[in-house]
Amino acid sequence: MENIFNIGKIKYEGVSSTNPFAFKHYNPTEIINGKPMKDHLKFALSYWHTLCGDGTDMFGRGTMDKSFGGKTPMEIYKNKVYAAFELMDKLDIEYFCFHDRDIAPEGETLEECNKNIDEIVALIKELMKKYNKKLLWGTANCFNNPRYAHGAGTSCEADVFAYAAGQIKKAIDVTIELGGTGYVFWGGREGYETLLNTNMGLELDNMARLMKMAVEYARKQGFKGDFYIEPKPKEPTKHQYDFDVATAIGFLRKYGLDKDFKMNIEANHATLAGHTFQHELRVARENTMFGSIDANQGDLLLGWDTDQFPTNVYDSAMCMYEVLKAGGFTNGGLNFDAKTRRQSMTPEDIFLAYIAGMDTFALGLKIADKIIKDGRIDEFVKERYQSFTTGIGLKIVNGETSMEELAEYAAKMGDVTTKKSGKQEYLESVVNQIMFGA
Ligand code: XUL
Ligand code: CO
Repeated sequence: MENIFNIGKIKYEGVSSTNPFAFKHYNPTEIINGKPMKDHLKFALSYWHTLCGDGTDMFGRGTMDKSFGGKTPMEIYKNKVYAAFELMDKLDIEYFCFHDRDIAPEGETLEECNKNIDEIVALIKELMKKYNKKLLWGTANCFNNPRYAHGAGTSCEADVFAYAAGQIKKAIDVTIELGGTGYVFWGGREGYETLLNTNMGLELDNMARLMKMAVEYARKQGFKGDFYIEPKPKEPTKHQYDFDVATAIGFLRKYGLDKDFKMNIEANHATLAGHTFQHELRVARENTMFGSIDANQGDLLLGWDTDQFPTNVYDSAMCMYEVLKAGGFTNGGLNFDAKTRRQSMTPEDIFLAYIAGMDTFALGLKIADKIIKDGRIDEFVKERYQSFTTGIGLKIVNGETSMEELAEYAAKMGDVTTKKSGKQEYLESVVNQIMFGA
């Protein structure tokens, strides 16, 4: 199956282009700070939104046909594979990410599910070779099936826990088989609706047990990539255990999982947790837990996960600033966990949405690189903490002082005030100047 989409390859035409089917900023081979753009950004296509999402919402049926001309379930899922690779090829996207249930129809039994997966994986493998595409990460959908109503790793039923383990084992096998460099845990239903029925201690211990077994199994199979937790505070459950990056790091450290796991940070999840996207990236970076990104954006007027394609350049610039400061992606990348709006129902909209998202991040990368090269922000921050580089400040940082010595030091000083300005407005104007020349 070829040319499902009647659109040619998307090319870079530069900022003056008004061709909707062209990149204005994403120029894959352009060198930014010694590295091609494509390696800085490592774009990935999300299989679930792109090949499966049909615009269904709580009030209405789907508005998009994602059967790609297929009639039987297997035919539909095979056509999804062809469509996925055609999209990646035409949009110049090197990576993809999937859940087990995105790629193959669910069977009656685990065995049947796995058989379907194997058949599709053979085709995916063939097309990965043909188009030179890579798997960024794989995951298991342990939240859709009604059996996961109480959670998967945090279910109150041991049989459900066991079933989830079986499903995750297969998802790990497939991730390894396809050369994936990451495996994601997003705890869709790993949380609670009411504490009145919840043994939180057991649920958290069990979630850690499942992750530990998953790591042990994958490492035994030779998996060298990263495991990721993808924090999200709520939705579908009222409270999810992986609330935000700080909470997830605390969990990983408590259970000794922090060496194998990093964070997969999603913009819309950050804002649902009451944080900025940049905040979550910073917390991960400061804890050497930065791993991968689910790029999208929410609507600040809505309290749920809208998974919109990212078009906010300020956010993408601040995101890429954190990515550059973290030393860039290693095993991770930038997965567009985003869907076209229910009203954007044509196949062209998929192209336009990816072009918008990719250009937004390419522009963000260029701005972030400029902010760092400009140096005013970094210099300001450095100067702000100057007092910790000499004298008593240096002693504090080096752990060479005590409460007694500090009290004695303080007693000698009389009143202590600070006249140092934080200069927030000035710094915001520096960013504006770099972005808009204003
Ligand atoms: C849901 C979400 C998931 C994960 C993978 O909010 O972000 O699609 O990215 O399970
Ligand atoms: Co996500």
